[in-house]
Amino acid sequence: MSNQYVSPKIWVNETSGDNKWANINSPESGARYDKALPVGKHAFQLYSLATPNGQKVTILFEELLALGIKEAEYDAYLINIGDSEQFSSGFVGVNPNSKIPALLDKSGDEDVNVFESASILVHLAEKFGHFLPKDGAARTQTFNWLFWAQGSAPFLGGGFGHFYAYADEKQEYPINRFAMEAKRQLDVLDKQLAKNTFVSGEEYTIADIAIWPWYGNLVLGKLYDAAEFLQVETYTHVVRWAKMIELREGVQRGRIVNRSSGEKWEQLSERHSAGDIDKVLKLKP
Ligand SMILES: N[C@@H](CCC(=O)N[C@@H](CS)C(=O)NCC(=O)O)C(=O)O
Repeated sequence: MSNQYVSPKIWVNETSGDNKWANINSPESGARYDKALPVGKHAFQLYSLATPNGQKVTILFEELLALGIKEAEYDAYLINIGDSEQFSSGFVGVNPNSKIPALLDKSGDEDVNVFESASILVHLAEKFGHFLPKDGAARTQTFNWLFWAQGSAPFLGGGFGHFYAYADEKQEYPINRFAMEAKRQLDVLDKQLAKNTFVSGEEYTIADIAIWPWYGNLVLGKLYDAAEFLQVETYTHVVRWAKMIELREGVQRGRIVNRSSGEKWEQLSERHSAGDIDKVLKLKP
């Protein structure tokens, strides 16, 4: 094999590159500078960005609000990860892992910081009693698929997406490896959705909310510009499900929150009221 990497005895941080994310990487965790986070008037303060991991949480908030649950009102602040805002002392105080999404729940006697998107989904679903079956097999199935999403999506995002769409140069070995895995995961989902209306059964749950922003966006051609490469239209059951979920009001509203790219009608950097979303969606042609 040409250009083979020979690893030194001890790894040192000499990575550099032009790709989008090279400048934010470091082997050290923790705050890099002092800055408090803004705090709005609602009980829930979300610090996020509309990547698939961020969309999961804003979709759940908007689904809860669509049910008429006023207590689920939230302020959503944009964390620009390309500008290292996830390394402020304030953000690290809410999520020591410096990754969006991060939530501060101020609804109780004591503030609770919640991080990891799945933990946030479970926290809110349990608090409001929706989108997570209370017991039995349906609850276990929801957790099966929620944890499946958390374990699988890093191969799609950090693996396939990184090497196919973000890396400085296209390399055959990692793209082959992760395209294979992304397609295998789509096939798993496709078989599950051939037998069920929603991912974990006949009920719309936080498993759908966790999986749609990744695999739904992927098969709808909205992730990594990889629809043709991965032949996403062959996963017909995933496509059927993705289109059905996309039509939901909560999804239409949640997917644009903390989004700072794309069309004008899908960009809302901060959300403090329902009206903020209404104003942007009105621009849709
Ligand atoms: N397992 C985490 C993953 C979160 C994550 O990877 N967030 C990315 C954006 S999608 C991030 O904040 N990256 C910033 C960084 O790595 O510094 C979750 O589900 O919440």
